[in-house]
Amino acid sequence: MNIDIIISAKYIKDYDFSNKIAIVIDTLRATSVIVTALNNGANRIIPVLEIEEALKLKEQLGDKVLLAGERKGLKIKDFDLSNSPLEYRGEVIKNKNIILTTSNGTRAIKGCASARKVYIASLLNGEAVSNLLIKENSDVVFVNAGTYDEFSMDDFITSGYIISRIMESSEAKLSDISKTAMYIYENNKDIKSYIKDAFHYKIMEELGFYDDLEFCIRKGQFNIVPIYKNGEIKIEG
Ligand code: 3SL
Ligand code: MG
Repeated sequence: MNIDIIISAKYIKDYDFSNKIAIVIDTLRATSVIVTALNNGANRIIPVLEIEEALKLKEQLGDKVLLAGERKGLKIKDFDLSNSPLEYRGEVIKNKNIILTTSNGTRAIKGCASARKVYIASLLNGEAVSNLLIKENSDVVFVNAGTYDEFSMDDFITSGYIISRIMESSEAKLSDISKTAMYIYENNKDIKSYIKDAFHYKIMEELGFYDDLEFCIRKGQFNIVPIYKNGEIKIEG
């Protein structure tokens, strides 16, 4: 197994995904939302790039559909849910189809469509993701969504956490960037201390989203791995 990392969505278009598994990470907050929603009983999540596209799709799909996402971190006008994982409680989203559009995360997911498989990861399901990757023993690229095309510390340390777990019981070959992510995680296991000065963490704080931050940095909470296939995200298996 070879393991590599793409450090922001900006570099996806130039990457050769052939025969690789892509693991998309947007710890703050899109992939944390997706993992939470599916864990709490959502039927499927359909990522889309634009607000207009989301509104049109809702008209086509009709019942049991919720519109969700953010722009500049805030809920979109006329949408049902924002991009806060705390809103995705069972009583709100159980058996619902969720159309999701976010600034970076959904773009990163859709950009990886040519990969052999596309899994969705966050700190919340990092353990489950590492277990599955060890089992599959295939070449892997961690796709860090980043923030508006820039590198994001939160996505990078999440990659490092999952890689560190993989290396506990596998002999995977790491690229230099993957080794760097692993070293950073292993020297900063308290995620909050490491990401508290990150650009996006500060933005979340300025918006008052303290509870979201506390939630998204929890490791190994949910034992599921979402997969993006045929335009939608469901639980794998
Ligand atoms: O960029 C994204 O996809 C979002 O997760 C950003 S935010 O955390 O909702 O601001
Ligand atoms: Mg992010």
